[in-house]
Amino acid sequence: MSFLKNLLASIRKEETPIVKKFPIVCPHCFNKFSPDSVVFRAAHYKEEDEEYCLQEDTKLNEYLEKFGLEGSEEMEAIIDPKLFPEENKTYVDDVLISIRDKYSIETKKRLCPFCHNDLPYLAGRAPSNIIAIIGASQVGKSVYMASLIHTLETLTAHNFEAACMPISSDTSRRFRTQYIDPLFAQNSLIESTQKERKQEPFIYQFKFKDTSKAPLNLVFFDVAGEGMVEEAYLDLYANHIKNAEGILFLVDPLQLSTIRNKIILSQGSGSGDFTSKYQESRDVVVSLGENFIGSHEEGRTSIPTAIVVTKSDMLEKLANEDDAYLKPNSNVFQNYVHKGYFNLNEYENINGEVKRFIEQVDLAFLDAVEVHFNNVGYFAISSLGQNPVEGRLQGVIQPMRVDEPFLWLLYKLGYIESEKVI
Ligand SMILES: Nc1nc2c(ncn2[C@@H]2O[C@H](COP(=O)(O)OP(=O)(O)OP(=O)(O)O)[C@@H](O)[C@H]2O)c(=O)[nH]1
Ligand SMILES: [Mg+2]
Ligand SMILES: [Zn+2]
Repeated sequence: MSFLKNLLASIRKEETPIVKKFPIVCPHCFNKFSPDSVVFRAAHYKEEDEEYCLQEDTKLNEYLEKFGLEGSEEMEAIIDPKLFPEENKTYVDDVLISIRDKYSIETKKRLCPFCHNDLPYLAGRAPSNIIAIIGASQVGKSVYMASLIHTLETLTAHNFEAACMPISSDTSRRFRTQYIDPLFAQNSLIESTQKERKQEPFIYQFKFKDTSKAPLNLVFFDVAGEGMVEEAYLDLYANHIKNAEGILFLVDPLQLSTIRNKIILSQGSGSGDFTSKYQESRDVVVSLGENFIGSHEEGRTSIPTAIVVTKSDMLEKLANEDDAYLKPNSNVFQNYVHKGYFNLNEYENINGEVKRFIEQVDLAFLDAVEVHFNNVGYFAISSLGQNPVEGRLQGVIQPMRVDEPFLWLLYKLGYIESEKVI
């Protein structure tokens, strides 16, 4: 019987062809297009040839101008594959990856046809998943992104029989200098993300050892919290949220007026930094509602959204003092490592506890979330496992449950399995 079952399963596996070609979402302008529509940048120029001389790239300059960035210098010509015969083209996994131009010189530099920015080399060969990290100012977005990517690379990927790697040496360098070095090497923090500066995406590849599973391109975006309630900022710098596959919505317990003073009192004097900036998380939901979600059906979005309470290390003392919010033995304070599959029992516990917690401390926010998001999970994490004092870390970073909200998104998007013990 089981022999027959296995045979049938293997036949079925052979019948369904493995998809190798995926629509591309440009990580710069967020247009979505087929991998057949890319254009290329010539690998050389010919001064005497009008077509192949160095020239102004109007599309790229328009894109740069939009962000107040300086236009680029004259560049090599754009090559449109539609004007070339098939024998000039090279495909890998059904995806066009290079072309020989009229001088028979090959270029592999694929560009977005809309904005003429470079595309990641795996674009079109793996599903592209934009993960938006949003939340009010100083809730811990930048620190969380650093802690999360670091955990994915060093721990989570291994636990799911995969590897997580930056897509290019440029991404790797930027991530190290902007995020990892300050936090992990210099024990200091990350500066508040600037509203006026365009944030470049951090693209990582999550590749399973099992070759029948398609790899994922993860595009992480960190934005300035200050801009989250400004229409002009959202329009220009946070357009990726519209195209996000998953949202990590961060909420800071220190910014909840109902418990802020209690936490400060419970910590005693000289116990570290407290964000002075104060922005209601609910205002962020309202502004997202106005700018993005409003256009979705019934004014709600089905994009899986993890509501993540940050800085859970700060809640520990509060729990000891007053059982009303969180019990000292709460799951929030126990690390849990999902391995091989997403453990739904663990998830249901944390989801229930955190939701009840938010219900008690910020009911208006919870209501705003529930009327805008259809697909929500509640989590609590600590990126650092400690409270910095005067902008400095007091010891080694000990992240708590940082990858759980992200794994929940992967589970919701169908990339990892789940299990439940009844
Ligand atoms: N106790 C504690 N504090 C944290 C943790 N993560 C971040 N913080 C504190 O929160 C501050 C703000 O963190 P950021 O990650 O820079 O906040 P942000 O949301 O990126 O802020 P903007 O860029 O201004 O929007 C840090 O300087 C830390 O003091 C944590 O896990 N525990
Ligand atoms: Mg930031
Ligand atoms: Zn583009």
